[in-house]
Amino acid sequence: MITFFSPQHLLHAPAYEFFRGERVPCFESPARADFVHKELVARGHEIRTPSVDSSAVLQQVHTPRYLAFLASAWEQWLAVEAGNESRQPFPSVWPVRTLRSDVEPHNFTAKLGLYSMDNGSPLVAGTWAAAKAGADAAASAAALLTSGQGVKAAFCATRPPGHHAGADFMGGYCFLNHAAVAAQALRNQGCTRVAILDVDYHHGNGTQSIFYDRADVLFVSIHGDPLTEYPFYLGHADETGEGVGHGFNLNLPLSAGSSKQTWFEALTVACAKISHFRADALVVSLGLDTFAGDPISTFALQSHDYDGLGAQLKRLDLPTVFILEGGYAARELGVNAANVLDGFEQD
Ligand code: Q9C
Ligand code: ZN
Repeated sequence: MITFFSPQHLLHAPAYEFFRGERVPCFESPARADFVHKELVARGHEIRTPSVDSSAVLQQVHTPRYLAFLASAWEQWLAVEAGNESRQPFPSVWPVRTLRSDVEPHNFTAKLGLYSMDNGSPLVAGTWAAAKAGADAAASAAALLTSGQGVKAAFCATRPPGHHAGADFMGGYCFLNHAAVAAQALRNQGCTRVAILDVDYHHGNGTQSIFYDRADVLFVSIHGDPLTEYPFYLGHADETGEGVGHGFNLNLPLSAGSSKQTWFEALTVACAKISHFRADALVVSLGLDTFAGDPISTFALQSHDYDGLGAQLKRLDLPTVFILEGGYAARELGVNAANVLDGFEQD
């Protein structure tokens, strides 16, 4: 499968994150994309560098003030205090209920809180460049599928991931929502109805919220129940869309520890919803943290199960953009991702 991959991902390599109150090495590491790249090359997949500038589409899925902040955040951080080039900024205050989020404060940490949902998304000098390369990959994949060259599927081997990023906030290791960019780019290029299937272990709160009031983009997600799993505050089954978007959002939360059989039953429900929607293109938020060996998740899929996921998605018979999201068993990530793509191409 044609894969868009940018070495720019290496520019996003934070030293640590917070986990259970401690500083720990980042689960979301550069090695993840390297393992994926290596496995795809070994299996003969074609690697391309993203060539489409996603700037215009980014303006459609994110707010101008969030994009302006993110693009200049590192420069702003450096201006706060001498020595900040060797420090990672983290938010420590957030505008929760009753506080105002319409006025952008001047204080850097206050701005970072305004534009964050958690303190789990470490930002470094190259974060913008890496995330932007991911968005360019998504736009490149959408352009390829709508170019009339007969290409039916493409994969974006991108990091950092994107599905937790909302219109105006980062979170969960995500900064720019690449799946939303792919879906919006497909709409711009003539697709009437685009379905997004999010199979990451964590609910794609950012993607859901971006399209929640729209009927032209269906969002379907299979994920750990937010009662116990990140992102906690979105992803329940009663979230079905609002306004004209009512009926165009489907959440399939599964209890932590659910079996692979339960997971594949949910996949069948998800695919039926997408078929009924009569989409003319599909975006898959391909998180692989459903893997039994994932260090921060609790589902039970084995490497060989990912062939079956690919094969079932192929049966939807839609032009498909796959976007890499989570998956933190880095060593197995390449095989698991490639199994999805090969299962899709071989079915
Ligand atoms: N820093 C994705 O899979 N919590 N994001 C981890 C706290 C957040 C996962 C521990 C997990 C986010 C794209
Ligand atoms: Zn995840």
